Amino acid sequence: MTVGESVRRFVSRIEPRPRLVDWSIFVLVSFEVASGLLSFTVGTPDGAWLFWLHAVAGLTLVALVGFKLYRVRHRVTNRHLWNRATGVSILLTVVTLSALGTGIAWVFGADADVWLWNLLSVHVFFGLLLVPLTLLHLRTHFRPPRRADFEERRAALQYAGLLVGGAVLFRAQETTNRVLDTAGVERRFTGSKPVEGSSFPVTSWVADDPDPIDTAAWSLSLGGRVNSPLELDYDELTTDAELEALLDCTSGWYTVQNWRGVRVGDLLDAAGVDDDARYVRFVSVTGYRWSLPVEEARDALLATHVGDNSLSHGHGAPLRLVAPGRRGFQWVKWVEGVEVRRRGDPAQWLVTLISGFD
Ligand SMILES: Nc1nc2c(c(=O)[nH]1)N[C@H]1C(S)=C(S)[C@@H](COP(=O)(O)O)O[C@H]1N2
Ligand SMILES: [Mo]
Repeated sequence: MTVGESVRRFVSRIEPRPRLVDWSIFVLVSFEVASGLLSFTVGTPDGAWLFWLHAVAGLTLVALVGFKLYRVRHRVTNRHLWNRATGVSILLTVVTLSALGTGIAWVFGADADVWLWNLLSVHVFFGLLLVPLTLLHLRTHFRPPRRADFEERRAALQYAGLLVGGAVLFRAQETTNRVLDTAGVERRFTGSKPVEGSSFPVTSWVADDPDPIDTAAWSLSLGGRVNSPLELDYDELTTDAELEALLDCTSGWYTVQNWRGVRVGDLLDAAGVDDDARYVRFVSVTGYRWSLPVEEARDALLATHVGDNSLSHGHGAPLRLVAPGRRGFQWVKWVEGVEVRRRGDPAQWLVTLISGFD
C-alpha cells in the first residue's frame, strides 16, 4: 500500500458523511461567531467556559474543514470544474483558514500589526467576514440535511472523537504554552495579554474621539429616577475613593491599575434613588454610553485619577467609569451624565458602535 492509499483509507474511516461534515461546519461556524461575539461581554472567570468552548469548537472545525478540503480538492485544482460559485468557495476557504489560523496563532502567543490592528482583531475581522460568505456559499450549495446522515451510530462516535480530540488538543496547547513560556506572557482566560506598568494603551472605539474637555466648563449631571437631581462641578466631587481594577479590552490586552475618584454609590445616595430604579446609565460627551444594574453600579467608580496622576485626555478626563469585572468597552470615558433608570438600554449596543460619527 502506498502512503497516499493509507492516508485515504485512514481519512475514510474517521470521516463523517459529506453532508454531515458540511452541516457540522455550518453549525460550528455559527457557534463560533455567536460565542465569539458573546465572549466580548465576559469579564469574570465564571464565564471562562465560553472561551473554552470557542477554542474547542475551533479546533474541531480544523478537522472538519480538513475533511471537506480533502473531499473537494479536485474541484479546485481542476479548472474544468470551476463555475460561478467557485470564487466564493475559494474565498470562503481562505477566510475560514485565516480565522482559524489567527485564532490559534494568538493563543500560542503570536502577534502582528496589520495596519492599526493586532492579531486578535484580525481574527475577529475574519470571523465576522465568514457570515456573509457562508450565506453566499449556502445560496448555491444548499442541500437540506438528511435524517439518515445523522442517525448513524458511527457518526455519533466520530463526533465524540472529534470533540474529544479538540479538547485534548486545547489542553495540549495550554501545556505547550506553559512549557515553552511563549512570549513570556500570561494570558487571561479572555485571551488578553498583560500590559505592565503605569502607562497603557488609549483605546477608543471607531470614531469616538472628542476634543480635550475644559474641566472648568464641564459639569456632571445626575438625574432620572432620583429624589433630587444633581449638577456637580469638578471641584464639587469628593474624589477620595480608591479601587484597584483590571481593565480588559476586547482587542486583547489588560492592565491592573489603581484608580481614584467618586464611588458611584455615594453619588446615588446624595441624590436619593427611587425604589423602582434598576439601572444606572453612564453617558459620555460623545453620546457613547453604558448601563449597569444599580447594585453593581454602586460599587463602580467614576475616576478622576489613575495611579498617581489625574486622568489624561485619552483615558477619559475629567471623569471615566471604572467597572470592575466588565470588559473595557463598558468603561465609558469622558462621562458627563449619570442617569438612574427603570429599564436597561438595548440600544447601547448600537450606540457604542456608531457614536462619534456625525
Ligand atoms: N466614550 C468612550 N468611552 C470608551 C471608549 C470609547 O471609544 N468612547 N472605548 C472603550 C474601550 S473599547 C476601552 S478598552 C476602554 C479603554 O480605556 P483607555 O483608553 O483608558 O485604555 O475605554 C472604553 N471607553
Ligand atoms: Mo476595548
